[in-house]
Amino acid sequence: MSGVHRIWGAEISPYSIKVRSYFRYKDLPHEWIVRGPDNMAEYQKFSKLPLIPTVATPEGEGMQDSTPILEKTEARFPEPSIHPGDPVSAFVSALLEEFGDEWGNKWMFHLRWARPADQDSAAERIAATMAPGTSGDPLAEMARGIKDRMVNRVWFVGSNEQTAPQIEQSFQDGLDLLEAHLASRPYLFGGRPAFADFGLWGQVYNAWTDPTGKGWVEARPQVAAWCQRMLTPKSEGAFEPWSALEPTLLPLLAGQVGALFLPWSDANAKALAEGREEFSVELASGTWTQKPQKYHARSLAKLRERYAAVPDKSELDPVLERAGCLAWLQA
Ligand SMILES: N[C@@H](CCC(=O)N[C@@H](CS)C(=O)NCC(=O)O)C(=O)O
Repeated sequence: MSGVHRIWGAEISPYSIKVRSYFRYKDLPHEWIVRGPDNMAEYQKFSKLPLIPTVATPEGEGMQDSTPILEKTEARFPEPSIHPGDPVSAFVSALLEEFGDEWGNKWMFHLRWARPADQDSAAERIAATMAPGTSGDPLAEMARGIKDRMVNRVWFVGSNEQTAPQIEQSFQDGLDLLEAHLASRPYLFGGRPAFADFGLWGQVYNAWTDPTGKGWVEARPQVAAWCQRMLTPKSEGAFEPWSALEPTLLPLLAGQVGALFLPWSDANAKALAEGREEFSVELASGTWTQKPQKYHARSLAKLRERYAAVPDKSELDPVLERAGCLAWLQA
């Protein structure tokens, strides 16, 4: 199909719906293909890794990894831009996009596989996409297999007995902070969606599709409305200046990014560099121990490169300093 991007993904994959929402906002013709046995061969032609989302451009190029997918597509189709014009907001938006992908994924993934009701709900939905048309006992058996496998994989995002209460508290606090911020604007940076909205929303929306996460999100009506709005985001106005955003966005940056995500990410990267099997770090929420996660070291390096590339940091640095983020980005 000429001029049409193809996106292989799944509703239950936060990174997939993030990319689909972006294509919807940009009004780029695209076909959403739920990855499954019928389209696996075509999907594999464009996928270096067995992950979703995968995007095939109309020219036949395969793209994976949601952040570079958005960045590459944005470079080709710059309007309407997802990057606020002022340099402070633009960097904070990129930082929150990364925070959503990396830390927000801990919220979502932990909560999805922590309690039987959520485990069953997610496993059934995954089984249904893997074997469309299957029902009854065969579907239930598949779902049981998926549940067992996934429950035993929560350690992968750092969820364990010690960290579980910290992850849940961080999610509850993050939702409260988002609720306050979204009380007076439709999107994180004002009247239109920014890079940050897509990253953070993919995770929060997916949590909302699970029974426990649904209750948590719906206890915050502004966040619930944003979850719906971001399914098909539309411009409702301009980006706001940083001065208008700061009163309610700085607390999110300080309480979640500066106090938890960046120190964790730095410790994770150091542990990988030292070839450690496990690391412990003191976060504002307590001691955090886990096996290092490879992908995150690369994304922290990218974040630091992005920070280093900001030409004039005179307005940005004091904001990052107030949020407790600066030292981690300069490292
Ligand atoms: N960093 C990647 C992460 C992609 C990812 O982890 N995708 C998950 C689903 S959310 C996946 O494909 N897992 C294996 C599978 O579903 O087969 C991105 O941003 O796209």
